[in-house]
Amino acid sequence: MGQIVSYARKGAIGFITVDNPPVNALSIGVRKGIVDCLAEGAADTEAKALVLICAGRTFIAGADITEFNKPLEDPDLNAVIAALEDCPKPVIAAIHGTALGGGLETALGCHYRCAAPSAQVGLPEVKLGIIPGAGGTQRLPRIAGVQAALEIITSGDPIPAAKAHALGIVDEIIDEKLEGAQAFAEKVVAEGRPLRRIRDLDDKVAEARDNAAIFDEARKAVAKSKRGFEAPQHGINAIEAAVNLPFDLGLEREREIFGEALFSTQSFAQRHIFFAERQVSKIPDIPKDQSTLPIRSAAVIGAGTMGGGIAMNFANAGIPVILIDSTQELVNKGLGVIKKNYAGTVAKGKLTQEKMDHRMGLIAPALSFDAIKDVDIVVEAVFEEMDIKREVFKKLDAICKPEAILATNTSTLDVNEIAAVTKRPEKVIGLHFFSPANVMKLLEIVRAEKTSKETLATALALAKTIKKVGVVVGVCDGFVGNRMVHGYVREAMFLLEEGALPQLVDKALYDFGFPMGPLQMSDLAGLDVGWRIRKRQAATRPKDERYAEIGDLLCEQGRYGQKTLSGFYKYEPGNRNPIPDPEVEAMCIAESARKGITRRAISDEEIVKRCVYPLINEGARILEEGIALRASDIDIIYIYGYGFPVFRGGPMFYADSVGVESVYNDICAFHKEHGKLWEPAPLLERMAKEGKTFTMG
Ligand code: T1G
Repeated sequence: MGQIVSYARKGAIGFITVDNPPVNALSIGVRKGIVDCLAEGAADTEAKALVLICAGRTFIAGADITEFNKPLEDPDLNAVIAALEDCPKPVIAAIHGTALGGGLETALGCHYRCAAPSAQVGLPEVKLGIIPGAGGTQRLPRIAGVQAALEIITSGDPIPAAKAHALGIVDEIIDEKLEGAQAFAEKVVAEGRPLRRIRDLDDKVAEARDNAAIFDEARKAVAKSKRGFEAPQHGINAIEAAVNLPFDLGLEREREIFGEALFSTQSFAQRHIFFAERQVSKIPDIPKDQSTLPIRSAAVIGAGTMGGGIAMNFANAGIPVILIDSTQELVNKGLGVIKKNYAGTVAKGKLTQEKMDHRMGLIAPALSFDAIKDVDIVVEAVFEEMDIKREVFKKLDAICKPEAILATNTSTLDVNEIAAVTKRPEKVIGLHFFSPANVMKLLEIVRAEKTSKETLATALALAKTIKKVGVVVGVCDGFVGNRMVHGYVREAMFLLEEGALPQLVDKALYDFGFPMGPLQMSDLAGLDVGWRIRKRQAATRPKDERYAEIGDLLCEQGRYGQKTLSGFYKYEPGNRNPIPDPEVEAMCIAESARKGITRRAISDEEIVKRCVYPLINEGARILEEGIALRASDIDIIYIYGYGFPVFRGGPMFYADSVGVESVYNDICAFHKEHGKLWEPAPLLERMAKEGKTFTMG
C-alpha cells in the first residue's frame, strides 16, 4: 500500500495528497502524514504555495470514527490544523466529494479553499451525538457568520459547493477533476494574497456579540426540530463561546463540550447506529463479489396504497414500472394517488414539475399480466390473504421470463409457502415495504429457505438503488418489525385496562423519544389492520392467555382510527391531531370493571418499561431463532421502521444502556405479576446471568 499522505511539487505549487480509502478519514497516519508533508512543503524553496488534496472519491470525510473508543494519539487534529494555519506559505484546500466534520475543519485551517462544483461541505458531528471537536464551532461562524454556522452545525446536513461559496466558506469553484487547483494556487501567489487565518477574523462574530436572542431562538428551534437530542444544544453553546470569547478560550470551551458529548450515552447510541446501518448489507454467507441480476424494468401487482407507493420507488430511481390491477378503475385510482403524492412534493418545492412528469411517464398502467412477461422483477402487493397471493404467484410463474425475480410485499405471511407454488423458489423473496412505501426508508428483505444468494444480493443492491435501508430477515409471522410491535401495542392496551388513558400512554412514549405513542401510531396505521391479524391468530391463541378486547371493541364500532376520524382518539376532518375522547375513556373504565381490575395511577416509567421491554424480549427470541442476523439489525429496523429514537440507539442498544440484567429483572417481575406473555426469552436470561450485552461487543 502506498503512502497515505505524500508530497510532490508541480511547478511552483507543492501538492500534499491524502490517500486513505475509503473516505480519507483522519486516522493517526493521516494526521502525522499531513504534518510531515506540510513541513516538507514549507522547506521546499521552489514551492510558493501548497495544495492539500485527496485521492479517491472524496476529500477528508472526517475524523476516523473507529478511533473514538481508543486513546487519542498525537498529533491531534487541532495540532494539525494549527500547523496548517501557521505555515509560512499559502495553503489551499482543494475539495471534492464531501468535506465533512474534521475534513471541513482541516480545510478551514487552510488559508483558502477551492472546490469542485459537485462538492459538499458539512459538520455532521451532531448526527454522532457530538459537536465539531477541531475548531469547527469557532472558525465556521468567523468565516460564514453565526446564523449559517448555527444552521450547519445543529442540522449536521451538508451544503453544496455553490452555497459554501456564497457563504465565503469556499473561495473559488473550480472544475470537477480539481485540475484548476494549481491555477487557483498560482493566482493566490500572483495576487500576493495574505496568509489569512480564519481564527483572526472577528467581524462576523462581533455582529452577534450583542444579539443573545439569536442563540435563544436557535435553542427553541432545535428543541422542536431535534427533540430529545443533546448534541445540537451543545453545538449552540460552543458557537456562543466563539462569539463571546477570544479564539483560544473559545477553542478550549469547544474541547470541554466535545469531551462531555463524546462520552454521553446519546453519542454511543448514535455512533452505534452509524455503523449498524452500514452492517445491514453485510450477509455472512454472501460474498462481496456475489453476482446480481440487473434490474432495468419492474412491475407491481396491485395499485392500492402499498402498490402505488412501491411503484413510485422504482420511478424515483428511473426504473420503468408497470402497475397492474384487475380493473381500469382500480389502476386509474392508483395512478391518481401517485400523481397526488408527486404533486404534493412539487408543491413543497422538493421536486420539479419536469421530474414529476418524467417519473409519471415511467409508470405504465396495465390490466393484463401479459404486459409484464419481460420485466426483471415483479413486486406483488395484493390483499393480505394467502390464497390470493398463491394465485397471483402461480400466474406470475407461468408468464414472467425465467430469470425474473418474484417478490411479495406481504407483511406477515409465510414466503416459503408462496415460493412453493412456483417452479422458481430460488427467485422468490419478500420485499416488505413500510407504509407509506414511497416515504419510509425501511425495507425488510425476507430471505426464504430457497431464495438464492444471487436473488438476495440483487434485492440488497435494489434497496440501495431505491434509497431504502434493506435489512435481511427470516420467515416467521411478522418477520422482525411487526412481530415485535405486537407486544408494544398489546401492553399499551393492557395499561388502558389497568388505569391509564390513551393520552397518558402515548405521552410517556412521546417523551421517551418516539414521534408518537403506540395508540396514536395504531390510529395512523388503521386499527382494522391489527384487528385482522388478531382474528387470524385467534384460532391458535392459548385460552388462558391475557387478551385486551379494547382494540376489537373500537373496530366493532367502526372506529378504525384516523381514516374513520375516530379510534383511540377523535380527529377533525383533515387534521391528524389526536383528540382525547371521553367515549374511549368510558370504554377503558368499563373494561376495567368488566374484568374486575381496580384502576390505578401508572407512572411514565412503568408505561415505558411495559411497552419497550416486550420489544427487547421478542428481539432476543428473534435473535435466538436466527430470524435477524444481528441485534444491531433489529435496532436499524426500529429506528427506520417505527421511529425508535436514534439517541437511544434502538431497542437492543437501549437494553445494553439500561443494563441487560436490570431489564431481565424487570421482565421477571412483570412475568410474575402479568403472566406468561412476559416469560423472559432464554437468550435474555442467559445474557443477564453471563453479564453479556447485545451490541457492545
Ligand atoms: N471514520 C471511519 N470510517 C468511516 C467514516 C469515518 N468518518 N466515514 C465513513 N466510514 C466508512 C464506513 O463505515 C464504511 O465502511 C465506508 O467508510 C464507506 O462509508 C474532529 C470528531 C462520507 C458521506 O460523520 O457520512 O470528524 O462499511 O458506506 O455512502 O470534529 O460515509 O465499507 O467498512 O457511508 O459513500 C464526522 C461520516 C466524523 C462522516 C460517504 N464525519 N461518513 O458515504 O459510504 S466526526 C462524518 C459519511 C469528526 C471532528 C469530528 C459517509 C460519507 P465499510 P459509506 P457512502
